[in-house]
Amino acid sequence: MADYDLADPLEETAEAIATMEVRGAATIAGEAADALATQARETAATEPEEFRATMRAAARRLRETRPTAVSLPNALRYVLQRMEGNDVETLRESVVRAAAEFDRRLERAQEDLGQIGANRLQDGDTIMTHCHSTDALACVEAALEQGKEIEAIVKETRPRKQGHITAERLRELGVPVTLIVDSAARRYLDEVDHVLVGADSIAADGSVINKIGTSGLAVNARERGVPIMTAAQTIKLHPETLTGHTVEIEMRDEAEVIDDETRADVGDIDVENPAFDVTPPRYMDAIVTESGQFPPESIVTLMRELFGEGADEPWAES
Ligand code: RUB
Repeated sequence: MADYDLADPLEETAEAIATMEVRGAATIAGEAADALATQARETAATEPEEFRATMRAAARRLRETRPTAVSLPNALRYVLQRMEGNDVETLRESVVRAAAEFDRRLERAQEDLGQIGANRLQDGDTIMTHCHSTDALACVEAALEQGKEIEAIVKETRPRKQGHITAERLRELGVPVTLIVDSAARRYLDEVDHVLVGADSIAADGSVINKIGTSGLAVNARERGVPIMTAAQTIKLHPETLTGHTVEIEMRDEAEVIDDETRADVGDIDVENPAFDVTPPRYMDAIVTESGQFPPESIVTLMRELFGEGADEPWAES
């Protein structure tokens, strides 16, 4: 593989995504688009083909950081598909413009889906959350703006405890929060009116891929009769699942689950750390996007509208 001049800020963004300093599907997408714009500004490429090849290499570097959130390749695709021009300056401008446009659409989509998700919530409702999803929080924020009072039971979300971020954000919004460990969720579901989660990817059959523990929560919510919705902008729709591909579930380092000393005390065991799981559509009541609310089984119609029959890989080395 040829060596390309990748700018330091692009490497830094890739590293921040891989180590989860930058995390959450929507945030990752926005940062990736911005990193492409920075790469376009800072590249030393002087020939159009060299510029294009460097941008494709930059996209590949970002693509390899985390495999599950499809918002990442969808962001890269959005920007690279709009890279056009016969000279470096025009190419550069097209990338910078596309990244800015992507950011604006991301923000608007979140606001729009927030309004739709908020309509599902009633004044006085208690919600239960899992992980930290900015799309899910947009629904709560919009409900509060509509004058509704909302309380929250927030799952800690082992092993990285993203529930702490959710708890802090909700507190900042003035929502009374009760933090619980993950295994207490079923006990508290009787006090809950809605379960509200985000998504890293949504497959063509309506399966929701989100932080590990979402599927167990969904099964329990169904058993307790508590509605569960996924708040997910359309950049979470996974176009490759239209052609039968499955979504890769990221396996992360065991050190996130158990420290070296404890592991040595326990003895010779295997430790696994899947970051995400798959909730089948029958356990999800609704997928809320900026284009409206969908029963999971019908999300495929929206996917076909947006992606046709599949998606290309404009970052491929040619
Ligand atoms: C984050 C996670 C979030 C989704 C949606 O996982 O699973 O629920 O990404 O987030 P991680 P958003 O912390 O491993 O990245 O709604 O902000 O896109």
